[in-house]
Amino acid sequence: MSFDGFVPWPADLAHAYRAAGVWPGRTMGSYLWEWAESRGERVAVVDGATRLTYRDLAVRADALAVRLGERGLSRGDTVLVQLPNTWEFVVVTAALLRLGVVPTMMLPPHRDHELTAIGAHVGAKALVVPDSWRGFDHQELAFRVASALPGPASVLVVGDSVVPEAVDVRALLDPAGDVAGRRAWLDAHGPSPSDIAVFLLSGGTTGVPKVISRTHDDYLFNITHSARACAFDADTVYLAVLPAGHNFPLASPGIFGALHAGGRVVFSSSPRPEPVFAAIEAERVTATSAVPAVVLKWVDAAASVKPDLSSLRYVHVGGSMLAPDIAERMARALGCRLQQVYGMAEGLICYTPPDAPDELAFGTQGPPVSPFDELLVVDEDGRPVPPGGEGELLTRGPGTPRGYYGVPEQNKLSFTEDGWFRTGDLVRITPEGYAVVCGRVKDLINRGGEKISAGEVETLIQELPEVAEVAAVPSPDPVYGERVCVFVRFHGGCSLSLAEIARFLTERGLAAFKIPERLEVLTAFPHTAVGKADKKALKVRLAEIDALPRAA
Ligand code: OOB
Repeated sequence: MSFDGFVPWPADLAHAYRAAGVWPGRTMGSYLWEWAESRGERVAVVDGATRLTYRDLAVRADALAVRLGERGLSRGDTVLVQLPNTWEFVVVTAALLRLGVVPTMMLPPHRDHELTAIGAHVGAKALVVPDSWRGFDHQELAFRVASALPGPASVLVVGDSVVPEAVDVRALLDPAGDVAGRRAWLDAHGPSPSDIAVFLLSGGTTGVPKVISRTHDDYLFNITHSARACAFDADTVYLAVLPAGHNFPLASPGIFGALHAGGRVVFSSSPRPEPVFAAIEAERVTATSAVPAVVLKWVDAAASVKPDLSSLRYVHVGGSMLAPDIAERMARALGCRLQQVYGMAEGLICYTPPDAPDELAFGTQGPPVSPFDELLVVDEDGRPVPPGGEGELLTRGPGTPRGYYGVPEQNKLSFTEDGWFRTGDLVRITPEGYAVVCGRVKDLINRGGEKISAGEVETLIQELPEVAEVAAVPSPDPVYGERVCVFVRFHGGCSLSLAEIARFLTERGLAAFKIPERLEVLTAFPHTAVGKADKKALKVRLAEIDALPRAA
């Protein structure tokens, strides 16, 4: 494998995980044909009028894999995948897994800034994009990014209007041809279980891209243990609502959890209540997952629309803070069990059990999905807090990699010497061993589950000649939980409006969800002892401003 920046697990631990069976010692792609053979013509994926059986999925994934191989992609390469929630997302991902080409999971709102930085960091050999999505030309974006990357990269496009210079993905996944021959070739040339299966993005990617390499072994652990924690089985009909490239809908347990359990995946093109309710009714969806801000919209809409949600048994809610009373209101309004999830692309997944008593179901985020996951809560000096005390959560386990990809200096900060990952989250652990998220110490903004690195926004704004000093902080918001607020000190005689700052960031190619929605101008900044902007003081300042009586 050609990924030099990969941080492996200590060999003795890897051996122990395999011996205990928590790592299956198989690749993700190796299941495709097993499923196709045991599940015959059962439907695996539904996207509008398109229905793919497990066999369709295996045949098309292999066809695409072999043809991508013929076009020069091979085991140990990586490609940026920026696809919306469509059936092609599953076929493309499965094809790459079969071939041992690592999909780097980008999100549809990402633009030049994110795609170029991540693409350069992982050494992407291609980009897979839709022709256009929500009125935006992703094909054009992909060509721009490809030309900005250090090495050659091809552009693969899913859609009806693929330009001649791009590769038409739909043509490549056509099932015609030698099915058995392709299968045999891929079985012989595929990756090994300890290879990287996917690259995920960390919430809060700064100037230094934080990319998480997940091996087949550890991602299968993530999938199977989350699926078990959510009681997924062959009757599961899972609705994928959040962007499929995010770890939560992708594999926690999400799309791959449902497929692994023999269930069915239904795609929703949007998280809005109308298409979600329509899909639940039409496909008799049993489980779905979303961030609190999205579920709250369903709750509000359900009161007036009165959809038939009788098939829905579980909603998994996580990704950002959820107050117990709101959790309870969600469960009652949707008439199903609510399972809270505290998870991260870096590995750890906690789920409240499906049958947890109300107090734990609504008031906690549950225990880790496996007893092999270790939790340690420490104070500011890194010392363990007494049982039940609040502090920063450190974690280790078979699903939590030992370092970000290719950033050794960053890894010294994010991981302890004995392999604990510093989550940056403040938690306490209940006597039952359930996690309760209380806050965070990391410098990011959680806008309805979308993680925004304060540093990334600040670095770009600092480029503006008018700006002397800038600090991005979360501004409390009733819908999203938080939105990005920037405090700015301008150079003497200069000023900019929020709209001007937003325009600059958009032109620099920053994803729209990261653009500040609030500006507070200061003539003097509070500083910490080491001369950095004092964010604690700025958050207090924001609360004071919000407490002021508003002008009519
Ligand atoms: C999920 O993954 P990421 O990588 O986008 O974000 C992880 C971070 C956590 O470190 C924490 O700060 C926050 O998101 N978070 C929560 C939370 N779940 C995640 N904060 C408060 N309450 C929760 N329940 O967000 C993710 C990945 C897999 C499954 C679910 C969520």
